[in-house]
Amino acid sequence: MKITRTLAGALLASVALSGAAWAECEVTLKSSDTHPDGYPTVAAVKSMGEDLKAKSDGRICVEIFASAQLGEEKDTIEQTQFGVIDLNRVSLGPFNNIVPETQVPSLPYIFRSVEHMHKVMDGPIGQEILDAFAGADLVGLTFYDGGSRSFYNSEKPITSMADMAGMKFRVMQSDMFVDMVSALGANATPMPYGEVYSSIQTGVIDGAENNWPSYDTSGHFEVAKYYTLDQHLIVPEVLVMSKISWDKLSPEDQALVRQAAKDSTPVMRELWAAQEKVSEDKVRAAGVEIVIDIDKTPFIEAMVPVYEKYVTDDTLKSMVERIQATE
Ligand code: GTR
Repeated sequence: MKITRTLAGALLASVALSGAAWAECEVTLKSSDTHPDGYPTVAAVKSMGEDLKAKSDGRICVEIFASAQLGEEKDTIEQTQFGVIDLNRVSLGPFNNIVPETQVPSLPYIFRSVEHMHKVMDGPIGQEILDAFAGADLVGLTFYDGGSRSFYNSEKPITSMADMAGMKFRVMQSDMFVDMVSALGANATPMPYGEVYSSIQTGVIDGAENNWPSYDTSGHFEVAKYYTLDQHLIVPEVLVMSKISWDKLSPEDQALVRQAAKDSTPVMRELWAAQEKVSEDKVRAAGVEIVIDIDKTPFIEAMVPVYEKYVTDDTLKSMVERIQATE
């Protein structure tokens, strides 16, 4: 007993002596993600947290709440605006209605490839979009990958745009995606991610659209086994911070957060590339029917009214032109 007390005393003294290196977390940033533990976005924020803790001598920590524990994306965005959640990793889609600039990289077929998307998002246009989050009481920290999104359904293989006529697809909660699906001749139902599985299973919708890792980890492939690689969206994902939480940090700590977030992007991209392959192999092995050779031209042409409706002001127009001109 005595010995223990002595030991504890010695330990306490050494903590005091070694100072910051032994400090407890002074600030714990609560971070939300809809995906399960192990998903590349969750792993990337985890690595950011470890990096941040090390660089702040143990003062700033990140606690991740995966699997939508804090709610569905639209709700967690509101909670982040209110400062209830500090960090949030979300697709750009659910920001479309509140941060107009996020509509540009969410436009169907705006990027020619993932490389094109990286070039744009890593450059000045990406920075303009991160800066635009300020208008929604948020701080845009960094972008992550979301691969390309394609349609899947429980009914039949879609081999052309005509096959989509009258079908019902879930989209993320963004007006632009509702119009995108309508322009393809189908019906769109915006709904939270967590409701999609049962909605397909019970026939409320015929299908949805997403990338390989989400199609896999959500289990949607179990209930919607036809996947058509039309790749209509290459929409990046983003890590944002609540402006309220941000303002509580010193400028030095803000710089640490920003840098740790930026540094997690290459980590995420590597994890993402590996996960895409793993997920593709898994759903193929499960017997999903994949339509690879689809003529994308009619899909691209059908998007003209969507661009006309959403790319209206000069800021967005200029962004679209600059993206298209990016080699
Ligand atoms: C995933 C994305 C999530 C979420 C989801 C959805 O690809 O990583 O953030 O937006 O799609 O469709 O709701």
